[in-house]
Amino acid sequence: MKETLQAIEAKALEQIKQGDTLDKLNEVKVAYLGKKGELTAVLKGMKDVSPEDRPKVGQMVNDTRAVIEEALDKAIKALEAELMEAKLKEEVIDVTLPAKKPEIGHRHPNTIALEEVERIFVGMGYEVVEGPEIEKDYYNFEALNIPADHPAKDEQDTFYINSDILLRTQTSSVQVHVMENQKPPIRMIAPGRVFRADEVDATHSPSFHQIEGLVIDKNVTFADLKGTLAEFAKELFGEETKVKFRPHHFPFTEPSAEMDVTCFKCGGSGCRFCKGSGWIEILGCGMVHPRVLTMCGIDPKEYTGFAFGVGLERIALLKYEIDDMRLLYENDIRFLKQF
Ligand code: 2U9
Repeated sequence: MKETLQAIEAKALEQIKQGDTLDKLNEVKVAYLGKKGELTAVLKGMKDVSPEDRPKVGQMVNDTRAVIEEALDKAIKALEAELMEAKLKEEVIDVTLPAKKPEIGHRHPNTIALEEVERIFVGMGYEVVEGPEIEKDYYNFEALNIPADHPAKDEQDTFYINSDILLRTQTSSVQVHVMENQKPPIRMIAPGRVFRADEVDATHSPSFHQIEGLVIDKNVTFADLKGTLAEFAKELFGEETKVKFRPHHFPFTEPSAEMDVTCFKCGGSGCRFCKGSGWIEILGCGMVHPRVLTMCGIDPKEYTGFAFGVGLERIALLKYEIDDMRLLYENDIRFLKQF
């Protein structure tokens, strides 16, 4: 029996020595110590051993089992340590390597242009006021002297939600709310998204942005309008920029005008950019119509004011010499990266 156990032990220890994977070591464990293992078989054969030899033989089997168990345990632990070591080596991070530069986002050209315009007017003491994109017909049209039968109210140009509620076509509604709630003096700009039922092309979109301005006080004249907007143009396009005003018509201002600036590409001599004229149209403006003041609860005999409106996309396109408005909406990262 002793020889049998010694042979089993030697064989098991040899196989443990050869066991270079956890699977192999597990196989050894099953082969010797498992239910159908060699050592278990010896234990089962104890019934044939004489009663007086049984304790001795039992002890020998247990000793052999302990030797095999200990060797297996040691081998498994050593192999596990080895595997962990290899894994750690493989996953090692060299903290001294230079880090990857994170990609920093860019401000959208619209945002850059808006912040520039806001900076200029805030510098002149204007407040920036925002308002809702969904408006009542009254605030978008009626209060701005655009009655129901006015051509500017043509249903084709306006997205209606129902007969009384619409997506604003201009940010003027924000000024109406301010005038209703605030006593003059008022000095404000209202930037924001507006909506018109236009087809998409290089210069049109059903949703674009406007910045409108409003000044209401005692003795405000057209000279104040001209001085303010000439200063704005100089700050935006350069000190040498000149402006000219052409008569125009808006229902909400009287008199009304459009303002051109000297082409900042050629300085006014005429080039491809200004289509040879030397001038670029930039905004609409005028003295707030007395009827608008009255409707908003301001006495036109006591107060006067001027207003202006400028398309934000138009400023961005001009400033960055972009020739297609659609580029501003597509958000192609290769385009936006340039700003
Ligand atoms: C109130 C009274 C008057 C706002 C004005 C314009 C002229 C104008 C256009 C510029 C390009 C719209 O985006 S655009 O197509 N706007 O020409 N806007 S005066 O006048 C107001 C506003 C509010 C209470």
